[in-house]
Amino acid sequence: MRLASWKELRRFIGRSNLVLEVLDSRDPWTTRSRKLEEMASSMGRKVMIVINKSDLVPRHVLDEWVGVFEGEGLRAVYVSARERMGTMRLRRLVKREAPELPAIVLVAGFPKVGKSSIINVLKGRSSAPTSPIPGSPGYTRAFQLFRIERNLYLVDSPGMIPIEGGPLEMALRGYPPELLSNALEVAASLIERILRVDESAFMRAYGIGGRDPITIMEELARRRGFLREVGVEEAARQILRDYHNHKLNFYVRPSDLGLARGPGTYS
Ligand SMILES: Nc1nc2c(ncn2[C@@H]2O[C@H](COP(=O)(O)OP(=O)(O)OP(=O)(O)O)[C@@H](O)[C@H]2O)c(=O)[nH]1
Ligand SMILES: [Mg+2]
Repeated sequence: MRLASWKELRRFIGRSNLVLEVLDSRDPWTTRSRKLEEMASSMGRKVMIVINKSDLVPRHVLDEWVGVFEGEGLRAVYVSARERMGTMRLRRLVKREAPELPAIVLVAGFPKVGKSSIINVLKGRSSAPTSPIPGSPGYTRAFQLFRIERNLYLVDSPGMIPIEGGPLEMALRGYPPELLSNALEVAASLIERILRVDESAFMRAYGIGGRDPITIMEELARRRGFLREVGVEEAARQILRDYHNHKLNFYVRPSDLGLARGPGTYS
């Protein structure tokens, strides 16, 4: 898998006049990178937050997240590249936020947040390759410029290296499940995080109840007929893959993280 180094990101931020930071709507807070934001603002580039995959999360929760980011002074919008929702507005806002035309906009974010999918929707046809699971083919291999319309260019980028944070953050930020040496531990933390915000997520995904991560993984391994010796480990990777392919669905609200709701979100 090809990831974008910070050195490359710096170079391409320098060549752009606006940065779109794409987040996963299920967990926008974990999929944001302060490092990217700081790098862009230190270079005098405005960052606009694009909360993608909004088809997976209720609208009022998305509005709360927009409020949180706008409370920080960041322009934020939510879209669904899959459902083609909010993308016309995104196009308008990008042109309005860009300091000059032609707008050259770097689309950045952790792996699998949907950077290429957004570009494809804005371009109107599939030009940039996409794929569901970190490490699988279809990931973005190089920085690539796409002409969206006269005066609007988007630069697709490989996923940023998920180095900030602990093992759970790395997994949520798109570290390939197959490469994790501690998949069991990471999946256990993911299960705990999901159960904290959504008690029935594993019931919906697999028909498995209970709250103990190891028991959930053992039950999944048993049902899938995974071999005894590697079963729990394999179940752990399955759970990480199912997070990435959205079979395992959940979402985090700002209030789950103790974040104050921003202005304009009380409707
Ligand atoms: N449900 C849903 N899935 C989406 C959405 N946008 C993208 N996806 C899916 O998410 C996966 C990753 O999308 P990509 O566009 O390849 O993501 P990326 O950020 O370009 O990934 P890298 O190039 O590997 O960093 C694909 O399976 C997409 O189909 C969306 O709005 N909703
Ligand atoms: Mg891509």
